[in-house]
Amino acid sequence: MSVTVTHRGPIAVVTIDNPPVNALSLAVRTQLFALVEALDADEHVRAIVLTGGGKLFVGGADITEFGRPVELPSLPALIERIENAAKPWIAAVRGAALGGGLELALGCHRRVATAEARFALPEINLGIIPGSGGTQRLPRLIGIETAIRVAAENLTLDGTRAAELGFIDRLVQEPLVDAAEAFALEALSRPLPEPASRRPLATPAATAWEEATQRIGRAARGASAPLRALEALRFGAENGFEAGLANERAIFLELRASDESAALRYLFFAERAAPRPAGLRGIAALPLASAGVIGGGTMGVGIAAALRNAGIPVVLVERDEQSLERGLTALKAIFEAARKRASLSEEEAEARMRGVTGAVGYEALAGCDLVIEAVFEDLAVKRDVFATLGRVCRPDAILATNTSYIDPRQIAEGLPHPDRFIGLHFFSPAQVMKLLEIVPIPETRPEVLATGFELARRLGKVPVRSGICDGFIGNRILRRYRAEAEAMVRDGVAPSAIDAAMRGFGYAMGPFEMQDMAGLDISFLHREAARARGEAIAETPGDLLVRAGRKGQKSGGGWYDYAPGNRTPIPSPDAARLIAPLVGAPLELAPDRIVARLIDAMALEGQAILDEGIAGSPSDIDLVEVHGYGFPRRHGGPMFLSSRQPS
Ligand code: T1G
Ligand code: NAD
Repeated sequence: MSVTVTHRGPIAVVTIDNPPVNALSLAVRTQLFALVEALDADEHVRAIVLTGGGKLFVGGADITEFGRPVELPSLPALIERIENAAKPWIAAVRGAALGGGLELALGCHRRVATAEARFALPEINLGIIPGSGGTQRLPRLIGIETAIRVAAENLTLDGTRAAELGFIDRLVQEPLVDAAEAFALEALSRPLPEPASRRPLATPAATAWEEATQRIGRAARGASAPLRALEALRFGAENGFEAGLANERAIFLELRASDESAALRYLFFAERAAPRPAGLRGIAALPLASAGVIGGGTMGVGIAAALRNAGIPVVLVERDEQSLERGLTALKAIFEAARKRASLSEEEAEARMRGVTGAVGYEALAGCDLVIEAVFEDLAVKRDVFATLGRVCRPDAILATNTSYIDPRQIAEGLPHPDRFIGLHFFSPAQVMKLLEIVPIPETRPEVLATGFELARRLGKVPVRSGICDGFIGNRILRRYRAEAEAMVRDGVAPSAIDAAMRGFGYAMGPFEMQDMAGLDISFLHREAARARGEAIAETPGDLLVRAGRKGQKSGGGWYDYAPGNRTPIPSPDAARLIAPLVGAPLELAPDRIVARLIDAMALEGQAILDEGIAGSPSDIDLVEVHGYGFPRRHGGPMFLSSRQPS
């Protein structure tokens, strides 16, 4: 049974019990629809309280039904039936009332909620818009301005704010159902309020719509749903509720069938599956009460910040006082910047730093549950660090390396208790980037691996298990992506055309702009090291640029030229001349052909990574690309895209 009814005198209490999120599945909709009819006919019932079982009201429509045609009764029909019921329905909300859950509450005649309740219309994150009246009833209750922020810009209203806006009739304390029952009894003596659908709606001036269009279009960065939600809000405001409802439904059904929504739903489920890999079910994580970070450079400081943001005390170890001071200053600057952005209070920023102990010696690490090494990308330096850690840390302390390219088995060589060693590959800036590649060595015991995934959950990161290969999953695909981009340059395609195509596809920047920002010398040195090992690596256009001193923005120019103090890339005749010996006659390729070539290259490398068992699933590879390399979410990832191409 996913919907239950209990009777309290003249009040019927209807509870949606459909764990884990009380999604409005077909079964729930069917039972609710039958209940409206039955309770209308039940002469003993004078009012109905509708609530959710467990910690929330309703998490939304059942997204798992989206791959199929809508099954009746539809949610709009159910909501309309409740709105037209013979007796008042009072929504009683604790926790989340999201998407269809908020729309269901809108169809009720009155609403009570706790202050901590959360109301949102997150449909745009799934590439759709509210499809059951959210863009039509909500503005008629709280005004168009705030409704736009909720439906098209991911604004969440807590119970208090919802009450201020008139969406909630009364804020109540737990026990929620008792409070709702009392409210319902009181309300019986008062006339029913005008349903939201029949309330007037003041339409803003055209300039207000234009301003919203500009604002939402900028934030959407190519995703289509936010502006379509605004379109539905505007149409309903200018053409009335009924027309607005029909138009909203048409847009919803169109987007529900779109590739963009399929991609975003795919990522939604992949992100929720990532922290709980099948192979770790039932394996308990080890304690994570304290952590050490070795190396207070770019990565070490970011990792320390991420740990502190999760409330984990940190010992930050550097090689000398000066380097330590520099690291602590950089760490403090991160929290100071967050305070200035108002994402941290003064007190929270200070507390973050209070939880950091700086040290040059390793003694302070003796009690740590976890120590993450983030020193120079040099095997000898890393080995030396782990030799000390092996002596100083507890035998059960988890020791992790943040190496980008070195084989973690080589780093762990000679380490006592290697079963507690693991690779934790963070991405820069580590306090921001969500991806965490988790790289066990053969000796890593399951509890340590499970703790890596638990650490990711604590840090709010997306964990992906990677096998050991050069570059693990992400940097290996990145190398292939860059090689294919340079192959197109050798074919005569201008770097600026390639970058423009990839920006049009949705990347923040193209492969050559990105190389100029990160530095061409990093991959150049990588290729030189491989050549020194005797590997046959052909000369690349990038090599010619680096040999001529063009290492990117840090040397004033790389693939592009830059005006002094300016990061805007300018196509460079000097660069074109330098790479000319390796470049064919100018070749114009259409942007979609450029995109296809690069996505195919990534997908081919991804398939090889799967075949070699380096990644566990195509969606893991897509999570790496989306959360580590800025692959545009609305396309799902290279593996998702290639799976949708006609074979
Ligand atoms: N449908 C189906 N399954 C869902 C679901 C949903 N709406 N939401 C979550 N799940 C699954 C999820 O995949 C996971 O499964 C488990 O529930 C726990 O999720 C008509 C059309 C509600 C805040 O976009 O934001 O309504 O991995 O780990 O951290 O206009 O889930 O355990 O097998 O996230 O406690 C709009 C999406 C839908 C909200 C709870 N609603 N969900 O967070 O649990 S479209 C949303 C969330 C819509 C209307 C339109 C969160 C949560 P598994 P979880 P949580
Ligand atoms: P970095 O040069 O910015 O910082 C390294 C720090 O380690 C320096 O501050 C140095 O003083 C310190 N250090 C060196 N030897 C030490 C020792 N024996 N004890 C304590 N501290 C010592 O380097 P980074 O960019 O932070 O990279 C660190 C590690 O993270 C490397 O393995 C790198 O491959 C990896 N990584 C880097 C990135 C990135 O984008 N920079 C991304 C992921 C992983």
